[in-house]
Amino acid sequence: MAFYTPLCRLLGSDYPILQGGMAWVATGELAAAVSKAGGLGIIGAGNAPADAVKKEIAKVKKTTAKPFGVNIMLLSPFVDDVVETVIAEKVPVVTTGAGNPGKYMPRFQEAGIKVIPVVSSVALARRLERQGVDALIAEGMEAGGHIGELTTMVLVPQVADAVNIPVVAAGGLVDGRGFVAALSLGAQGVQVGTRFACSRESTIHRNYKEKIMKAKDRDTIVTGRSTGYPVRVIKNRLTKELERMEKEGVLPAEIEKFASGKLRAAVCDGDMLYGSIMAGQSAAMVQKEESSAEIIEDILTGAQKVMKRLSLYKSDKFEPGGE
Ligand code: TUI
Repeated sequence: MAFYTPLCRLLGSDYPILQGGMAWVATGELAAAVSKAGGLGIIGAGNAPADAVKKEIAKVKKTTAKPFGVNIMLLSPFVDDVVETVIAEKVPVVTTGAGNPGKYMPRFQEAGIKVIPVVSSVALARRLERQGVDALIAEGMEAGGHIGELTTMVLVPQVADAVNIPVVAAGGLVDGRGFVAALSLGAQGVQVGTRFACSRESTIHRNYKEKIMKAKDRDTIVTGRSTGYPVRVIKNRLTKELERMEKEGVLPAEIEKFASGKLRAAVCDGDMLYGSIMAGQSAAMVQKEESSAEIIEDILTGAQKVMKRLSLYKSDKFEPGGE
């Protein structure tokens, strides 16, 4: 199979393409569609209680026997219960975000669950490899939602050099060009968020999808730096208000309180004025709604075209640029 890397063997997937475990966005429906198409679908647990996560897991199991994952957001008040639920449900793969999953490693390992944390620094990558994680997702600040400081371009090769486990690249990756670039940087696969958020099987509000499809190159912004939790979102009235609060030195706790519940408002109610429209910089490269299978197919055929074009670099047929 094309682009079958050791990461595919680890995941049990056909292709080294993971779907980002986006809070509120990555439901059982989306994860099932991606896994069915040969990628690794991932349910985003976000701040949801364990019983809600269990329902999403049931949706995936009902739709496909292929492997899938659950993303555990480590700042969630329900994190301990969600950990126990994914273990009880024998979820094959866990990804983690927004923290260090170290204290849960013995539980996951006992259960035979593959653990793939998201990292935004080399130091955490090294620490987690020592703690026995199976692979790492190196996520650059092009990504949507909560992000680190480094770009995908500089983070991925440094993490790949620092560890001896498979690395997945994330942040700014949407198509075959990004896929090949990620492999060039030392990754064995990619995680794609924003493009899958816009897929047919994504259950987010129509307004949200349209906002992504209309986004241009400079339409995302990073808010929340003063709170210690920077978040990339599409600009709107909410981000104007947050910028004003941060400039005026409003206390982080008050800013967090103001921002809470806003992602749900965007995803479920379609509130594009005061909702938090989390999306990566790659939103500008997502122009249409497609099925998850079409997205995977397009990334793989696009990647093959790039490889072919690059293979001509020594000949007089080589034309740089374009997909
Ligand atoms: O987690 C994400 N993206 C997210 S989480 C989220 S919910 C949320 N909303 C507002 C504030 C905070 C969370 C929305 N989007 N991506 C993975 C990711 N993890 N990006 C960066 C990190 C990260 C950051 C620091 C991982 C580990 C980390 O380590 C801290 C430590 O303990 O060393």
